Amino acid sequence: MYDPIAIKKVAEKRALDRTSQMMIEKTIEDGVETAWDRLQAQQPQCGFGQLGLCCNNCSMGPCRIDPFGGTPTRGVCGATADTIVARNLLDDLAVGAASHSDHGREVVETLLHTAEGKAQGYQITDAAKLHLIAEEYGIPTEGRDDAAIAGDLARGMLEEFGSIKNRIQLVDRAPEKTRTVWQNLNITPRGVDREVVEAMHRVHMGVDADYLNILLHAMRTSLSDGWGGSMMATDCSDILFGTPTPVRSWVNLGTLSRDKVNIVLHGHNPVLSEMILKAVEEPAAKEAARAKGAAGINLVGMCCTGNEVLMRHGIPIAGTILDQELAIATGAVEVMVIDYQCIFPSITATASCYHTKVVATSEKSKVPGSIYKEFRPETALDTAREIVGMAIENFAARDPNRVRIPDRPVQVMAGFSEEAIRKALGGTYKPLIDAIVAGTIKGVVGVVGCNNPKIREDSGHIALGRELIRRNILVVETGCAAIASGKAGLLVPEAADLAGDGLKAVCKALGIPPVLHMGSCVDCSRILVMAAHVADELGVGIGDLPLGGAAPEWYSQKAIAIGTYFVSSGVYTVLGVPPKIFGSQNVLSLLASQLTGVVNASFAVEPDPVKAADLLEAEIDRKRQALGI
Ligand code: XCC
Ligand code: SF4
Repeated sequence: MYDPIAIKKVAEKRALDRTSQMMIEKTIEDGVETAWDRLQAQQPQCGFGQLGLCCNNCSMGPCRIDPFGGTPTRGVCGATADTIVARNLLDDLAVGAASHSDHGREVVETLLHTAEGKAQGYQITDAAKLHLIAEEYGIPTEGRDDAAIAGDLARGMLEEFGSIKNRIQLVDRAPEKTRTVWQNLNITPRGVDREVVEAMHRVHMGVDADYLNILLHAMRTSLSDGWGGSMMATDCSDILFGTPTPVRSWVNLGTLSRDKVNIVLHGHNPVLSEMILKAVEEPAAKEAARAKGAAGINLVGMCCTGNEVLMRHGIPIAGTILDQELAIATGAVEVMVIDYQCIFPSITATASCYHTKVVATSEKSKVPGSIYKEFRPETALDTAREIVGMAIENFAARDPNRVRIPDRPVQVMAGFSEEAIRKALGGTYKPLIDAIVAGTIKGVVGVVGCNNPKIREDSGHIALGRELIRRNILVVETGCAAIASGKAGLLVPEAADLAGDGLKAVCKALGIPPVLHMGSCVDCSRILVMAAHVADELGVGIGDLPLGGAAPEWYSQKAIAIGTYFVSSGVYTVLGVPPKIFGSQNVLSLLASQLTGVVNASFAVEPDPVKAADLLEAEIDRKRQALGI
């Protein structure tokens, strides 16, 4: 029926990781469709769309601009290529910023409900962090109980979304020099929701037509995410569930269990995943699983919510966005619980080929074919118990003849929050700064973002990560990039052997990996805070530091927001997948070069990981030279 060698070849082309390859083979054998098949079915993809030259904003359109300088040169309303490309970019970026920040809002609301005693199963775990942040907000802490402080902080943070103060408090964490750059450009974010709403206003027909003005607002909107919504998501998650510290665990599709009930947590918000974890750990749940003939319950994560529970509790992680369909294809998943973002609407079709149940939990993210169990703070633990019960119940429906779980998980060390990194260094960034000044470590690069079926899964992340550490550049990671590195064995202290001599020596001395897992995508805010601390110790701006960013395999609008707040904060960022801006020479040259004169950073597009490493190293050298080191 099928040719095993041909199938193997297809799988090898699609993914780098062996366990992912094995499951891709199984999807082909089982006749189960995946994102790679759907990408193929989409060929050729629209050339206007790829260049950003298609506008579908109003019903005089859709309009498109001739990319070769012919006609049409304007949409029906008169919009030019520059306007359309910039507007589309702002639109995408605002969607990404909204996703991060709305997730942040839900965590802050959970903190509020917890403070008011209305949230079932939640508690304040990191009171020290609560106090520190309360002080930033000018909230009195002396002699007050944590619930009262948390209530004030949550209300203060919720106010930031529709603020009338015209200023987001957490922006003050940025070094003064960086903040001055924003002030001079008039891009200091005023409120989290406000920037997104204004972005929506500006992309309406007949509003902002000036590409430069549109892009400046894109920068402001991105800052409201990075230094606003995402930072609040990270901070309040730490307050509620604990600030991560180094932890050992396992990664890849081999983390699924042959003899236990498998529950996969997929999505983004720890508000959900933490409660499922709690429910799984209850003795009654374990007993119920055993009564059904299972050896226990195996909880694994996927995508960023997986990163959240990996960072804080060492829960194993099954994979990245491209592994979601593959996990189901093992035939061993009883329940996949989802909240929102990066969830392929196709997983219910995949699940219908096996016994897997997909459980949707967010009122704003329903997927046809899933079972809906609304998750609310007041009844969180009860709902979590119900979902776990459903998984246990479903164990009997598993068909052992259709189960194939690949060997075997790879060890990782995760949990490198900003606080944990500082602690590993002895409480201050001085040792890191000394190593950078001495040249033992050349600089630091944040490798972040997604997988994209257009690129062999994980190959961009891994090639770039290896190349950077070889050149004595410390790598910090979040999101699917970090999961990819885990699968490839880069997240363990032993991986220091792959690093250049300087970085290797530092890692060995501290017992840390050369690639540090800093968390989920909203935790890119941890990278900002770390950069701010280092800049403050040196008395410079973030744009002066020998730092870089990269998103080798990004797909998501959220990645556009992250890349833009990196660049706006002064961090040069290389994209491995071209953004849809090549239809406008003006937009391209602004983002890829002119910005350097303004924020001392820009974007670059380079699909080749070795060349991307060259670019990042050159930028780090440029900044080292300017610092006189
Ligand atoms: Fe999604 Fe966050 Fe991208 Fe992975 S890295 S594909 S956004 S899960 Ni965040
Ligand atoms: Fe066409 Fe202008 Fe409407 Fe866009 S906004 S669809 S370019 S008429």
